[in-house]
Amino acid sequence: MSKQKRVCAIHDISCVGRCSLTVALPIISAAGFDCSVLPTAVLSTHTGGFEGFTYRDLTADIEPISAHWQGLDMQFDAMYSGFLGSFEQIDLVADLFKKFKRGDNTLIMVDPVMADNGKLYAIYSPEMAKGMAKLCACADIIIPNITEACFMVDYEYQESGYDESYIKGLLEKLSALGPKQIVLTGISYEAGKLGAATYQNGKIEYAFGEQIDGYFHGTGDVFGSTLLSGLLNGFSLQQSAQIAVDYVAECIRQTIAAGQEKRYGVCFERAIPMLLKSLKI
Ligand code: PXL
Repeated sequence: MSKQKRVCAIHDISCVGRCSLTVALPIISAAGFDCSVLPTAVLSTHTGGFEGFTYRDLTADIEPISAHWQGLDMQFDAMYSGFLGSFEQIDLVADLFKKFKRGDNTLIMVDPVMADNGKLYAIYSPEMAKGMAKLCACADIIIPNITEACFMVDYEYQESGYDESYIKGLLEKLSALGPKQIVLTGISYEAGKLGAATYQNGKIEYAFGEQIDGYFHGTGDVFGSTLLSGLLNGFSLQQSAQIAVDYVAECIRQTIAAGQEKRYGVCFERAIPMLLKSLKI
């Protein structure tokens, strides 16, 4: 039996409404990895669709947690950051990456969670985009959606009707930030098909699946956790993106079949058997 890989997942805990850590932890664990967590904030619900949520910012905890882990000589095979609790956390997370990255033995994946559908999330200001671009420069792999990508590199946002040269231009600008691998999500060139573009060594590949109407909360986090699980299980970037696209589509189908309200996130639990099959576990 090979040694079990350890992931450090750096996201908020939204107590209700499956996203961030309540998605990353179960998916990465189901995929066979030891998933350590660094919570960036605790919210009673996520911010997309619930009124009056509580918000506890955990910025002050990051350095003490990091110091303790350094004392324990903690080692991670991957570090995966998502929703950050404050602007200040950008530098703190960048510093954490520097402290724990062991060359090629630690894969740093950044999801610059901050925007969707052409708009920044209400809690973030435009300076967050500049900060996230800086954090992406510390990553081996970044996984923005088109909106986040456009905000980070000042590219004109087009909701639809774009072509492959638009996406190529955006990927090239993202690549100039520094990451070796990019997965750009939310791409659709034809009705009924939605997926992601992968980029490495100047080569673009695609992973498409069924496009299902509607906005389903937390799917970016399901996608990122699955993509990372694919990569750590030895699949290529394109294969991992395809596994993640297909799993997200199945989670959405399960959510619709269950008659589940979209703001509570997708019923990813019911599709875990399919995920394990795709990952050949
Ligand atoms: O899934 C992204 C995300 C994570 N965490 C919180 C959010 C969102 C998106 O809205 O509100 C708290």
